[in-house]
Amino acid sequence: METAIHDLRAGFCAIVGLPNVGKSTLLNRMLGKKLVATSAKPQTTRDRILGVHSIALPGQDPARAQIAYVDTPGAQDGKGPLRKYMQNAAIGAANDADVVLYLVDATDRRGSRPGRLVDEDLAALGQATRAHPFVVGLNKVDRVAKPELLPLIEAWAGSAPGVDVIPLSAANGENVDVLERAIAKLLPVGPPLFPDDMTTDRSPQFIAQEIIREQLYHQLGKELPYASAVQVETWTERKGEIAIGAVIVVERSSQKPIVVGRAGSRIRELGIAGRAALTEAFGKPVHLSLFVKVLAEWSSAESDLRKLGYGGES
Ligand SMILES: Nc1nc2c(ncn2[C@@H]2O[C@H](COP(=O)(O)OP(=O)(O)OP(=O)(O)O)[C@@H](O)[C@H]2O)c(=O)[nH]1
Ligand SMILES: [Mg+2]
Repeated sequence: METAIHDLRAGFCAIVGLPNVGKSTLLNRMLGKKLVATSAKPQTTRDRILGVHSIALPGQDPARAQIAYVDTPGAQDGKGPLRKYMQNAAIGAANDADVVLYLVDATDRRGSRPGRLVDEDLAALGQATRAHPFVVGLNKVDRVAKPELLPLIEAWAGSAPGVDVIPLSAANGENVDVLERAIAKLLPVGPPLFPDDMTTDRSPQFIAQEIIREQLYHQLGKELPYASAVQVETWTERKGEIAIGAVIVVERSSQKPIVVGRAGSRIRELGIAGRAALTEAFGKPVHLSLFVKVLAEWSSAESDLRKLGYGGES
């Protein structure tokens, strides 16, 4: 049967893997803009986030694909309501997907062990991955010598019959188009799932929170980003500019002075960097006012988690 004129390859692709392998960097790269927070610290992503990307499939029928990527929190062991929420977000996304992209850090020794897919702490995610067609992406090849890469590709090629193993660099874009075509190949043919101009299901406010939260990972010490959340409280658009009022929520009163810094120096720096990143992301001038608030032990209280946006659909 010939494909209908409006048909294309369309479906959901969950991006899963260990923390810090570059899942969010890859999603931003594919969409060509900053949608989600990335950082050198593991467990940056807390929630599943949708990013829709349409690509051409030259010489194929259908000749177009609409891939609905779902970025997920890095798979990890851990306790407490926030960790649980993060784990469920990743497993849920993999379960709901048409295709799973299992992303591996090719510079990490753990990346050389496909067995990791079935390790105990990752068992549920491994199972969800294997229940679907999946593609393995070996990321960060910009930092791996070619001879070291070949055994890695071979090892992962053995993880399932016929599985595509694509070396790539989310940082410089190398091979990302090849990866996307390998994913598209596995999607069902049908009508588009989303309108052409839609890139995410998240509000601009949510994206702003992610962008501000990313600055916490960049500028605060080791522990504090994990004890923090960001909430946009006011949003005013006027004369082509956006004025944003946001609160940085911490867990303990002892954490507040650290975020504020000596004579307000830290929060000023956060504001400057946040404003620059927001201005770039939204393509118009942004004014940002930041405040710090203590919400005692928010990450262990289900009701506070929901208040901060971690809850609901996942
Ligand atoms: N050299 C290099 N670094 C990369 C590449 N992709 C991502 N990174 C870096 O790896 C770190 C982690 O990137 P993220 O995109 O936040 O990783 P993630 O998998 O989303 O992490 P979680 O959300 O914590 O699970 C950041 O410092 C990125 O700059 C790559 O292709 N090459
Ligand atoms: Mg991430």
